[in-house]
Amino acid sequence: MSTQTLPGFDLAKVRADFPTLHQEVNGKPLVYFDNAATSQKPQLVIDRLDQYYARENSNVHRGVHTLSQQATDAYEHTRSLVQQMINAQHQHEIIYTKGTTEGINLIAFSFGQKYIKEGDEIIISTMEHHSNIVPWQLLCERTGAKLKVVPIFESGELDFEAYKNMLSEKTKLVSMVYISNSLGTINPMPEIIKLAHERDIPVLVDAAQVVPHMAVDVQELDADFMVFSGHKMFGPTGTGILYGKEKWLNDLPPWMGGGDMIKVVRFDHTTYSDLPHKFEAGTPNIAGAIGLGAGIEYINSIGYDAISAWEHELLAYGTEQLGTIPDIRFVGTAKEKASVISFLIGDIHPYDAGTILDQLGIAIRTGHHCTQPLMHHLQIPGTMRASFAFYNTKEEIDRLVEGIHRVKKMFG
Ligand code: C6P
Repeated sequence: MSTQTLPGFDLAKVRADFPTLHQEVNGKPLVYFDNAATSQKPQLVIDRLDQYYARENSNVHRGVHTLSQQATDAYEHTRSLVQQMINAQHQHEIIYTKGTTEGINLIAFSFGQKYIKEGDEIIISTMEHHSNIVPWQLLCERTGAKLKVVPIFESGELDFEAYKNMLSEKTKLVSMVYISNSLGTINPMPEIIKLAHERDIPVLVDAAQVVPHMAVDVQELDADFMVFSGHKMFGPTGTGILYGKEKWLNDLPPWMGGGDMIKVVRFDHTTYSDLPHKFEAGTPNIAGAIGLGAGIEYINSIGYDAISAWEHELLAYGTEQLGTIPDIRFVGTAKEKASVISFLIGDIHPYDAGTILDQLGIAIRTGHHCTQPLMHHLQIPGTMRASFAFYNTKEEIDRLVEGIHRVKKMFG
């Protein structure tokens, strides 16, 4: 077990909370470095799901009976935890989704329907995930609007001057990733938003890779919309959050129709619920939302300061140790980086390396990481990507380095 190097952070205790970490894969103790894809779940979250299904299972916002009221209270409690976590002004600014992807699609549909027409422009960047590209392409196809893509430098940093010059009276929305899942780049989001707001342009922040790792204050950031996924922040799969400023969410039309999002339904006219329910049609992922609440409480029990500090250590150690491997090429060397290391080793195909590492019990992600346009821009087929969470250790990084030496012997 790793000796912890930070005061107030007990790594051994933290690791004990995650049952998945304590198993062998292919006969070797698991090293889980695929946290950007999804995080592992603490026992507390697993137990909370179990408790809900074993004793509390009921639909929300519908019944006067006790179980339904308990389920509703627990479901809404998570909303208040999310509100506190991101410092939203109102609880009804928190909309449940099934993930980052759904949040972006919701805004592309609703905002698009109300505000986007032929000739308008939407700005994204070269390092976007497919979920922050394709919904806008679909919108552009529907409306005749244009997608503008901010270029990046060799280091994986955003060309801020180019962004500045791209903003115009045609720009109706900026939708940008805060932390790149493929490069680890932390974009200067406060400045991105400030510049857009000088022209009254709203900004959607893709915070999928932010919320598991560092504190975000939506009011300080002045984000108009922010989206993220619960499963990357120690909660269940199929959960996510769309934050939107009250004025926007009140203004935009609903995107899905059905139960729970209505006030009065008549065949000739229907009125919609107030926020947040206007955007939550149908029976939601109740267990997921309640489990997500347990995940947030877990994050709170450790604290973002400790999480960010330890992950920073892992990033520095990982970069240094991997840097000792001959022929390594880091993909993404921004000054401001999160705990994601993408790399290539000589001519070895990432898929081959990933397969050998898996045999050694080491889980990394290989490929394009759902950022094909970025890979195309970099003229590479993909990368090997090690993404760390606060429960990872320096010893695990040593095992990755040893593993890569094995891969080099086999393919080099
Ligand atoms: N990135 C990765 O391995 P969903 O699938 O909706 O939970 O999240 C989509 C998404 C959106 N934006 C960013 C920046 C992301 O990193 C992701 C998910 C995972 O990098 C799976 S492709």
